[in-house]
Amino acid sequence: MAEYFPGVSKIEFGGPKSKNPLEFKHYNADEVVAGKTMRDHLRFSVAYWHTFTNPLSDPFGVGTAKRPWDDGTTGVAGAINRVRGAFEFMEKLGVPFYAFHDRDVAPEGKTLKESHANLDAIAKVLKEEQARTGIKLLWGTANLFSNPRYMHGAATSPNFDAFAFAGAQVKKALEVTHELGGAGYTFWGGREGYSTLYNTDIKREIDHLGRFLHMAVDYKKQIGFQGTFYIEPKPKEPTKHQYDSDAAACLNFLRSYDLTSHFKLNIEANHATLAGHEMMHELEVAVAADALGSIDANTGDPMLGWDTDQFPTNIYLTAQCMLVILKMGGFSTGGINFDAKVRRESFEPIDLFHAHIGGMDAFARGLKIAHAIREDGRLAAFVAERYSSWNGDLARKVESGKATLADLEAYIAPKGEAAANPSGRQEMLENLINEFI
Ligand code: XLS
Ligand code: NI
Ligand code: NI
Repeated sequence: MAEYFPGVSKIEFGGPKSKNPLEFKHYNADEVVAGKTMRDHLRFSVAYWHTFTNPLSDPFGVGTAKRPWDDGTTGVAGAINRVRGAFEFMEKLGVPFYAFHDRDVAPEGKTLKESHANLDAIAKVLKEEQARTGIKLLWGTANLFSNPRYMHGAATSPNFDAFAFAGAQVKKALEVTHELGGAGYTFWGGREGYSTLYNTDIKREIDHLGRFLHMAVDYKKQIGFQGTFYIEPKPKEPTKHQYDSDAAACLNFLRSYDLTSHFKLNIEANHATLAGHEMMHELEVAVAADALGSIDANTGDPMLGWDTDQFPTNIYLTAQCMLVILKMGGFSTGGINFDAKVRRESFEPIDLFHAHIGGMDAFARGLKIAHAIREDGRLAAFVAERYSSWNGDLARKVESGKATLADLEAYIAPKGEAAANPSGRQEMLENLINEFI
């Protein structure tokens, strides 16, 4: 079999002093942190679409990516070469998982039937490579946004045939994900939103989305797929407004349509910033609802306002993510999926290694930092103390739903005024975090 990255051997842990750009400085897969190996904490995944399929085009120019398997072979044969290249890359990188859309791995055919057949042909090769390498599927998904049939949406399209096509595509993608032993399946509503309200019936569209997801839940049960279903929030781009705009909107949607027990959230950093939130905010909102499932790790550029999907290198960001993930008790089926692409100017194959090594090291540091902050205990102790007035008898009654407004009045009236507020100590806490960075 051809070797596609002949200059690169397995990426090793060189330690913080290493000056070799093709070694990990912090990610040491077997090292145990807080009772688990880094491999099991971080559950890294490579996003097939960005790393293997994306040509690195932008709205002003064609793709620049040089990919070693790309010798002009097209169709299923070309896609098979790409699978081989993908698994060689992931094996050398040492990641346990990957994720894909149906159309990233296999070309779309002229008919639904042809597309299904293409996907089946590639799924066979994926399965073979998974068995050879031990690399597993974190989640699968269907691309319900690239083909022009989905210009008005898929599950929320006013065109019923587009809705039906999307249903058939999800059915097939679920079967393939199941066949490949996927740990999950993601729904990102690429075009489930609108460009103008003048042509849009919001109520009807969201009702349709609710029905669509219920049908997917039913089919999941029917085929016995055990993986977790995720919804991935994003507020806009490509649409002006997407219905799954942020974690809170997704949770509200899931509750309204009686879907909460069937879905967790897949939170993406760059989507959080597009929604005007910090990643940590989105993660905390998801955890508070017991609904954090997985994360799409990337970052935006503060100078650019769109979903630039850059590799995460910011240690504050990764430490904040890991603080929330450790608080939750770690991932179960989810993981850290690098939904990130190299820049158009970083077009060489080796750049794919640099990008992932950097992201993995940034999260390994985030993990160690978050663990150290938790071991130190001052941050948690501060928060516990901040809420300590809620430990009294009446406060407990309030929390358990047994108190009335009259009880509150009877308690506070004799005091005449509320107890003085202590400082929030934001700056002190920011300094505390910096002790660990
Ligand atoms: C796009 C999304 C997409 C999902 C999977 O912005 O992040 O890549 O993760 O469909
Ligand atoms: Ni994503
Ligand atoms: Ni994204």
